[in-house]
This record gives sequence, structure tokens and C-alpha cells, in this order.
Amino acid sequence: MMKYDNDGLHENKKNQQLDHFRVDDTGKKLTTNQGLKVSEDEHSLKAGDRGPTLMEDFHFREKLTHFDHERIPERVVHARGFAAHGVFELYESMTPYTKAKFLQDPAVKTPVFVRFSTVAGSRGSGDTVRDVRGFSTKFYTEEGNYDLVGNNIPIFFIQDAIKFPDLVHSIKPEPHNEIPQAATAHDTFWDFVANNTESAHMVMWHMSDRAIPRSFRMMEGFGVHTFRFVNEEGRAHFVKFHWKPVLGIHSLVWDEAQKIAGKDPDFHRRDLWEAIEMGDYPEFEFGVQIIREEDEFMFDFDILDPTKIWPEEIVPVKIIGKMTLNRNVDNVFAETEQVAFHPGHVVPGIDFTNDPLLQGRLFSYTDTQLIRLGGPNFHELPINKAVCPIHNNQRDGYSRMAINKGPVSYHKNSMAHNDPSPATAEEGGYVHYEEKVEGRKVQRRSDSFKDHYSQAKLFWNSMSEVEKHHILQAFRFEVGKVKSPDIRQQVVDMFANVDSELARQIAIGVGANPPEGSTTESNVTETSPALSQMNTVKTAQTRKVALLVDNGFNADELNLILTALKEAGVHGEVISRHLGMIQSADGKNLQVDATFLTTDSVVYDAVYVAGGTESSASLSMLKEAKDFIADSYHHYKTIGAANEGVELLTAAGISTAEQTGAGVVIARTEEEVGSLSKEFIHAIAQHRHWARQV
Ligand code: HDD
Repeated sequence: MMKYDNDGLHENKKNQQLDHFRVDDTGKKLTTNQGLKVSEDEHSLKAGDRGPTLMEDFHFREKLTHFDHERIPERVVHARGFAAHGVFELYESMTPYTKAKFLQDPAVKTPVFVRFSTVAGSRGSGDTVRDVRGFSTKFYTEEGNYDLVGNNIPIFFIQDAIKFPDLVHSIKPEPHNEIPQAATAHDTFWDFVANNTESAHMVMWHMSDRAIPRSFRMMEGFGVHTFRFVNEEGRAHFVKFHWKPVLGIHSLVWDEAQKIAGKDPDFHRRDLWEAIEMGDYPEFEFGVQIIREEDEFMFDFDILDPTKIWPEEIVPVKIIGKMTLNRNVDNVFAETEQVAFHPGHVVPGIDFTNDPLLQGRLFSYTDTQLIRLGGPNFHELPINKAVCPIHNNQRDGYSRMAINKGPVSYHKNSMAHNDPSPATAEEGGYVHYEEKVEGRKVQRRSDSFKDHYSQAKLFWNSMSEVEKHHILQAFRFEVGKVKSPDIRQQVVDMFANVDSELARQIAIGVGANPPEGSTTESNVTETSPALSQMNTVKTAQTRKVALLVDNGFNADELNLILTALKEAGVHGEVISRHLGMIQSADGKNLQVDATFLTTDSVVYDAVYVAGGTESSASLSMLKEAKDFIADSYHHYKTIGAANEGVELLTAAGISTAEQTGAGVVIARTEEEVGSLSKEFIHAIAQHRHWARQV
């Protein structure tokens, strides 16, 4: 019987389809893959108690053989990823622009599967490395699967797909020693950058906080390329796709990101998994930027150049729908690993443009699935299977699931009356947009793709002082790890074309010569406020707070805080010396969630120190407790304390007197305790307190 679905989000067509494939072993007897019940699973069949194992033991052979073949090649890029199911809902019909069925009727809910990823690291690498994040969405529409295979950065390193293998070879660990893993802070990457100047804009984003997101739930997504919307009348518009996180765009700080990579390498996947399990369903609004075909050449950048954004202040993002991720996968291999995305999986009403990066991607993605998933039938895997019927003349191949009936598997024919027959546009057949194309065959960069620095400068201009400082520090870290002085110098000289002061500051940090003069510096003075994370949504919802508590705490005060946090949708975890129960001064029990040994400040958004003479005195003796608070402070996080808890802040070296207003929220009187929780939650919503960054 189907579960009652009170919000209509869970029971969609894809979920129902997947239900046929889900297997639950609870209460079942062990069988072989042939269905034979097995009577022994610990001892192989041997000739005598101490004798050799017999070939005849088919169960042993099957078990070992399957195990020996359990691994498939990881993705050549985006190997480490994590995914979830959800639903897409439209706010308003896009009929004037596109005939795509899933973008017509706001009543239609489209099932989606979304995979987030890092790019450079292998499957077992850390989550919080400095890297671009993949953001791939498969819409299971009634007209077939539509894949939006994007990133959390709106542009790309290169303009032509022919350079993709070179880019990736330079980013990946160096082949002679496979160092470093999942990091771009090494010679080959920066050598590539300095010799391929179209990467300048992307590198600015990559050095910014965008490359160290706080959560998959708190980053934007972009289709990057310019696509085409085509409506029922055959009229086309250029379109760019955006995902906007409802929780805002927030990042880690670099020191914290590096520490999390050791303390909890699964930080981002755990965050997504737990949010969905707790019902904090991640939400992203879907936006489109639209340009009329006749306006193609109106801009001072080429709208087909994938190293360029369409500034939102010039071409506004129209929000047209929302995606909610509401179900974790049942099996990571079957779903997250076997899902096969492809920018070429389109539906009628969505078409391509001549962006040369997009054109090359249209080849690469099917090709890679053939080696990764072992043949041409990967579309039959449950996670990839469309929710509409599939009929064609393709047959056979490894692991074919469909049993196609009849002798005819060719077109045209008379024996089967041409079935399956092509559909007309009116019947939903995909008709490629009839773009007029004329020209000579050439192998060169279009003149309109040659400006590599203007938008890099626009990005730099749009950053707050805090963000600029982070970018500079990231350059100094990354380029500072480059061994070749020549490459370090080349990078400094290249970024002098963006901003000479930035280049001079990088030079100081990495022991290079400052750029001479500023004659080549881009003269762009505009800003795009939409690019700065300072202007994003601020909310405390779904944030995680560590409550430092020990025996003898003040139960009334802590309860006040815990209730307020819960009401604000903030999650509190009690941290103490040991697991189990601790007792308040008036004898109330409290369950401990983690200890100073099993967790760390870096995995929380804020810290609160409970009052109570005994509790505070006990934690003051503990170096780990003081480090916890000091680290939170150095990572600009909100710190709260009441009554005797304030003394622990002092013991941790935090001057409470001066720091009021910079995210240190304290209460010493009964009255102050009353308003503390409100101030504390407001401070958490600020994400970080940059006033401390001096
Ligand atoms: Fe790509 C995977 C995003 C350029 C070739 N790419 C992959 C994934 C994402 C992107 C999110 C992971 C999909 C998943 O979760 O399974 N790629 C991008 C974006 C690009 C881009 C936003 C530029 C705008 N990619 C790009 C180019 C090529 C590729 C130019 C080759 C010509 N990408 C691949 C690939 C991958 C891939 C090798 C590896 C695994 C896969 O496809 O399924 O084919």
C-alpha cells in the first residue's frame, strides 16, 4: 500500500518506479544469485577439516567472484559526489519562451535527482578542499530526462572543449608521484593558468570563498553555458540557468576548511544527509536569464563565451520555480555512483548554442559512461531510467535488460509498419532548432572571445574588503606552494592584467617581483553587487550550535537557550567530557551528544557556554574546552555565554568587554539572560563576524 503523502512531495513517478527495484532483506533467508537457499556462509567446502577448499563450492566461488568485480572506474573528474532525490515545482509558466512540458504548468511536479561533487579529488578525498563544486540535476520529465549538468561557479576555465583534457591533467595530482590529492596548489595547475589566460576570471572565483562552501545547501548552481529556449511557434531565446539556495550563499574559512578535511572528511555529505533525515529539506530556487535572439550582439562580451557571466544587474535573473531535496538515497553505488548525467540529454523546447565548450561536452559525457558503466545500456539502470516509455531499434550490448519482441529492429521497414515510428513536432518529437550557420572551417579563437580580464576585474571590484582579503590569501597559499619561481612570477604578471595592486600583494606573499607599472591593468570600474556573498540571505535556520556543558550547569538558563534554538530551527548539540548523562546544579539530567574527543569546533556554526559555577570551573581546567572556544573565535563564529560561562570565555583568551557587537553575546544579569537567546540567534544568522578580521 502506498504511504499517504501529505505534502505531495515524496510520491512521485520516479520514486514509484524505483520502488520496483528496491530490495529489503529484513527477515529473509540467504540465497545465491540463482535464488538457491544457502546453508553455510562461514566455512568453505573442504576435503576434510584441515583439507584444501574444493572448486565445487559454488557459493564460495560466486561470493568471491562478485567481490573481485565490485569496483568500477571512478569518474575522471567529479569522482567524489553525493546525491539526493527531490522534486521541482514551477512558479509560473514559461510558455512564451519554451515548449518544454515541465516548464508549462505550475501544477506539474517533476521528480529530480541531484548530485553534488568536487572536481579534482578521487572518490575518497576530503569534502572541504578548495575546488569547484559540481551541481548536476536530472529532471525526470514526461518527455524524457533533462539533465542540467552545472557547477557552483557560473563560468569555466577554458573556452574550447579541446583543452579540457589539458586543464584536467594540470589540476589532477602530478602523474609522477600522484601529489597533491584534490588540490590545485601545485606547479602544473598554475603553469596551465599562466599559459592559458582565458582562465583568469574562473581563477578569481576559484580563489574566492565560493570554492570552500559551508554546505551543498548553501551554494548557487549555474548551467554555465548559454542554452536556447524554443517555444511552440519555433521562436528562440538565449537562456542561462541558475539555482539560488534559499538559505543563502555561505562559505567556510580556509583554516577551518583544511582542519575539517582531517576532522571530518565527509563534512558536506554528512551535512546533506543529516539535513534531509531531520526534515530540513534543502531548497533551491530556479532562475533564468533570457536574451532575445536579435540582441545577441548588444553586449560588450560574447554571450556564447563560457568564461563570461551575464551580470545580473544587466540581465536580471527571473525566478521561475523551486527544487526541494527530500529523500536520501538508499544505496550510494546504485544511485549516486551509477547515475549518468549528460548536457546533451534535452527535451523539446531546450536546445544548444555554438558555445565551443558546450559543443565538446555533447560528445564527452556518453563516451565516458561507456567505459565507466561498461557498455551502451546504462540508460536502463534504475536511477537513469526515464519515467516515460522508451521505444527504438537499439538492441543487445552488455547487460541488456529490455526484452524487445519481434524480428524487426530496423527502420524503415514494412514488416512492422515502421513501428516504432518518429513523432512529428506536434506529437512531441524533438526537432533541432534550425539555426542558420555559415562560415569557413577554421581552427582559431573568435576575436570576441579574446578579452580575458574585464570580467575578472568586475569580479574583483565587486568583492567586499573581507572577500578581497580571502582571495589574496588564497593566491598566496596556492601560488606559495608552487616550487618554480618562474611560474610564480608568471602568475603575478598575469594577474597584473586584472588588478596591479592585487598582483603586487600576491608578489610580496610568494617572493616574486612586483609587476612593473600598471599599463596593462583592466580599466573596468563597474561592480556587480550580486557577486558578493555579503549581499546574500541571512538566516540561522538549520545551523549547528555546540553547547559546552558539564556537571553543575544551570538548567533553567540552558533550557531557555535550547527552546529558543529549537524554535528558530537551529540544532544544538551538547558537548561534554564524556558521553552519557550529566547533571545540573539542581539535579536535572542531560544527555551528552559528543565529547571534546569525538568532535571539534570546526564542524559547528556557533558555540554556547552554559552557566553554572561547577560546570564553568570544570571546563576551565580543560584545554580542549578553551581551544574549542578560541578556535570558534578565530573562525569568526558566534559565541554565547551566560553567568559563570562568561568566565570560560575569559579563560579562553577572549576579551568579552571589547568584543561586544562582534558576535560575542554574553549575559551576566537575570534580565540579560532573558534577551540573550534572541541576540544569540540573530548573531548566528550573520554567519560570521568579520569585524574580528583585522
Ligand atoms: Fe564536465 C562530469 C560539470 C566541462 C567532461 N562535469 C561532470 C560533472 C559535472 C560537470 C557537474 C559530474 C556529473 C555527475 O555528477 O555525475 N563540466 C561541468 C561543467 C563544465 C564542464 C559545468 C563547463 C561548463 N566536462 C566539461 C568539458 C568536458 C567535460 C568541457 C569535456 C569535453 N565532465 C566531463 C566528463 C564527466 C564530467 C569527463 C566525468 C564523469 C561524467 O562526465 O559523467 O565526461
